[in-house]
Amino acid sequence: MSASSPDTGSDPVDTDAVVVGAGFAGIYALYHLREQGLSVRGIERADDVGGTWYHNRYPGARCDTESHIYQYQFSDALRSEWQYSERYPEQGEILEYLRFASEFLGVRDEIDFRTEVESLRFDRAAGTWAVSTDDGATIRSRYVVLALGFLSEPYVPDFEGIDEFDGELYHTAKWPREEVSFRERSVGLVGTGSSGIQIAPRIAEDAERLTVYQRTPNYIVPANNHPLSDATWEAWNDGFAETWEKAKTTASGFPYESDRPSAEGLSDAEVEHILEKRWRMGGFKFLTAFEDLLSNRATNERVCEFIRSKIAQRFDDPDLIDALSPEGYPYAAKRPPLNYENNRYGWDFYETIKQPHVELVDVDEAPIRRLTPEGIATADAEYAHDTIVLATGFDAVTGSYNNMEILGKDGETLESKWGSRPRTYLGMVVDEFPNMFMVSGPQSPSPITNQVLCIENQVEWIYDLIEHAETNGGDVIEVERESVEHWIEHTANVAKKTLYTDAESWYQGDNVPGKPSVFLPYPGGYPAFASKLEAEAADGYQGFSVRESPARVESE
Ligand code: NA7
Repeated sequence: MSASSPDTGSDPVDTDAVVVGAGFAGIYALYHLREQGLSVRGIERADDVGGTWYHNRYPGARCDTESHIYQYQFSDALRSEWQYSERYPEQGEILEYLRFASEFLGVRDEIDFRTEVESLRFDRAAGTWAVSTDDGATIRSRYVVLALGFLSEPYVPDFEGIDEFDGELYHTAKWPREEVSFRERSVGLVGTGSSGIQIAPRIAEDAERLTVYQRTPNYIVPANNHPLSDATWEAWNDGFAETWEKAKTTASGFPYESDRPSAEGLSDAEVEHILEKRWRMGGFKFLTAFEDLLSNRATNERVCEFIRSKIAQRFDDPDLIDALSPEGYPYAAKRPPLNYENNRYGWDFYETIKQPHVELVDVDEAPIRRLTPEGIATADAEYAHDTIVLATGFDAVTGSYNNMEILGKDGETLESKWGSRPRTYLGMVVDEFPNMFMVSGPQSPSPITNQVLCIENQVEWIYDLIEHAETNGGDVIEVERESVEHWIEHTANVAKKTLYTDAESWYQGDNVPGKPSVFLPYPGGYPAFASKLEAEAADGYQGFSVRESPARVESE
């Protein structure tokens, strides 16, 4: 049933909304749209819910967002039934949570698992979408919601000889379900982003040798993970409403107060005091010490110096200190990893690097040239491995949209329309692609903001737009070209005022050779984004045009 019209029994569509993807966003979209009266159908290529957490099941995988805010907030009943066991939820528990949530919310039965969308075509005459899947079916739907995730499409470097390696080759983002043993093996780990840093201790605890190939050193901050007690959960649940309201007022969408607006003007002792305190707190609380961290180079550089001093304290070997110390780009302009004591010996990444059977290889000066049948050849040496683990990240934000052919009202593909830069309004809609909605799409704040907060906000806004349109004249909703142009320009202008653009990162596609370098998330912060959504709604969705589909006209 559509948002406003009664079921006439002669629907030319199979469902009101198809939701693609069954991670946090897809599950909530299915639930929320259905609760509001739409018929829904979910499509998920995996055999279970979880989204990126289904595939990133490498040893040591964890979410860097704290547990109490890495769960849906919209349902007190659901929240009161769930407790993660540690400060940062481990991958297996997140998967369990999403399984539990999807059952609790009764949406599992709406999802076609093991089904991949091959194409989405907007039928201009009917004003509906045709969603074709790899089992040969085509579903006709009024609306499509793409809940594909922004870290879903693994990036595998195009290493020469990659198929010739005789040993076992894994990518952290496509980790097998079967247990992978590193026992008595010589393992090569490529990449020292969040995934590489998390998995390194787990490989090292068993492997005979571990070689870590690092191209760019990272600013790594302690996570300070620990188990959570029932009492902690009770206190969190009691204060949850305030925590969430607080989160909505900060740029990051996390409920963390900053100590000071800026480090500028403070004495060294004051900065040191604040950062020491934050270092002990760990995680993204360190990131939020000063409000202008990502807009003021002076503040940022003082934080960078502090982190470098911490790295220097961990090692005696000046060459290692030098190799591991990041220089030349601002802290947090690249997504900053957290350091976990992540194995049975309690080693974090740095402790792992200190082990006698672990070697750090700098592949910035001497890049990886090729994979050989025996292992890895860099520009100046060859290394033999039984196993190679690629922790090389994702074709982030836009990559997952290229896996399926998405054809708009004029038959142009989304991939071609986005060409050298994605075009969206508010990260959720694209001109000439009516009735197609994205959650956490390009130019939305999701990749640099509290995920669950963003997801709930965007899903609810999408439904409100549909409801408004249907009660005010139509069910074919298309964003105006000017709204999109404005949003692209606005996003780029805000990005220019930040330090984000001073680093090469997946935030702007720099990690994938040939991908256009464009800042992909909306960098204006959660409150500015949420206000924009509210203003658009309060204004009667002026940025959109709405008309009636032939099907709707017929049924009236
Ligand atoms: P990231 O953060 O994109 O890290 C990928 C790592 O792989 C990074 O260290 C890269 O070095 C390295 N890399 C990529 N290609 C190569 C080649 N060709 N040679 C050597 N090294 C390479 O991915 P993650 O999976 O760790 O984390 C992704 C997000 O998941 C993370 O940001 C969190 O949001 C959760 P580089 O730094 O580009 O020099």
